[in-house]
Amino acid sequence: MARVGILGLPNVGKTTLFNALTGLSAPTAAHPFSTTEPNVGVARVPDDRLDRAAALEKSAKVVHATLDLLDLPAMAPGGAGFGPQFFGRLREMEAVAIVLRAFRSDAVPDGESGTDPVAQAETLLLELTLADAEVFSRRADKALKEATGDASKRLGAEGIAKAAALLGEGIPLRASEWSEIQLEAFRDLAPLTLKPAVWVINVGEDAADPAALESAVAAVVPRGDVVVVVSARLEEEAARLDPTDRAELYEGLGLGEGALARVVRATYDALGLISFFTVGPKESRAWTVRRGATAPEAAGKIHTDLERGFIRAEVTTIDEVLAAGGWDKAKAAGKVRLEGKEYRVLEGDVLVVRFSV
Ligand SMILES: Nc1nc2c(ncn2[C@@H]2O[C@H](COP(=O)(O)OP(=O)(O)O)[C@@H](O)[C@H]2O)c(=O)[nH]1
Ligand SMILES: [Mg+2]
Repeated sequence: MARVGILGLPNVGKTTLFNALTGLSAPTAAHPFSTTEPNVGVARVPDDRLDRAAALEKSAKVVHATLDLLDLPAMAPGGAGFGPQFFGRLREMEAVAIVLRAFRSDAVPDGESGTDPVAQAETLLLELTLADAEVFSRRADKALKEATGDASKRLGAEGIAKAAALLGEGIPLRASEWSEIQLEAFRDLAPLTLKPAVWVINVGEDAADPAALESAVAAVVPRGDVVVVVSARLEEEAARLDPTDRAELYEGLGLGEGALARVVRATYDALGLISFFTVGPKESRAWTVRRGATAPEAAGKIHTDLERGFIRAEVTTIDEVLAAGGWDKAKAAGKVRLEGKEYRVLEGDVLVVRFSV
């Protein structure tokens, strides 16, 4: 599944956020820099529609969608953190969650960028951009030399050269428009600045004006990037509570479903992923597909036989299932329709696949 790398300067709360998202207990510490292996875990994509549908169906099992998370060792500008090994690992990720520290604490030393999330965002964006610049400029000459004669190769190589020039000026790739041919040429360079990014401002417990922080960071990152304000420490504590106590805590603080749900959702959206559902007494489950996937492709997530032998899908939406009081009732009320091979699955669809192999 999709892998998301958590990165940021030392002591900004990356591991705290990781623990909150995964429910694990990786050690957090006020250390300057760590060379340990990344912490690896799984974050559930929260979806209360699934929980409610499962309750109606009396499902024996509920399976949420997940994201794989890697809590990468800290980055220290110009120092040990920004090595080729670090960037190599980051290139394997499908998305990045970048943690920015806004909390103040005498107990936790801060670095050069202190507790100013805007300064950290600028520093980190520049480091990622320069890392791409190095890779692209190294490739540009070679690509141009090799591309003689082949028109599409030529276009790709020119794209790499143009990208190298922009990156060298400190402009991240996702700030520009690129053609399919160019993106294809970029693919095996795995550019960091094309990865969807979610910026997570860690405010601690003392957020003065979260909305102001959010817009200040949004102003210095590429347009379209999502910025979320979170109190990682609070969320880590909340994650240890049972669901009822947690809901009460969030309600008391006016946090709604909690900031973690928003971080995971934002990442999931930024990756271009959607959920569809299967519901029933045995199991209710959220499945992940790319936006625009056809019904057979979605069926293939459930089982390869369902894709191979796909005939039709019975389709409704999770909201219809919830409104009717379950799948059977939705069907009896005429809310379920039949769709064929061309159908593109939508976020929130509920499917029953008819197949024959
Ligand atoms: N006061 C306060 N301390 C925090 C908060 N988030 C993290 N910390 C502390 O900061 C230190 C570093 O956190 P950690 O998650 O290990 O940071 P990392 O180096 O980015 O992984 C730990 O002692 C945390 O308990 C917060 O929101 N408020
Ligand atoms: Mg850490």
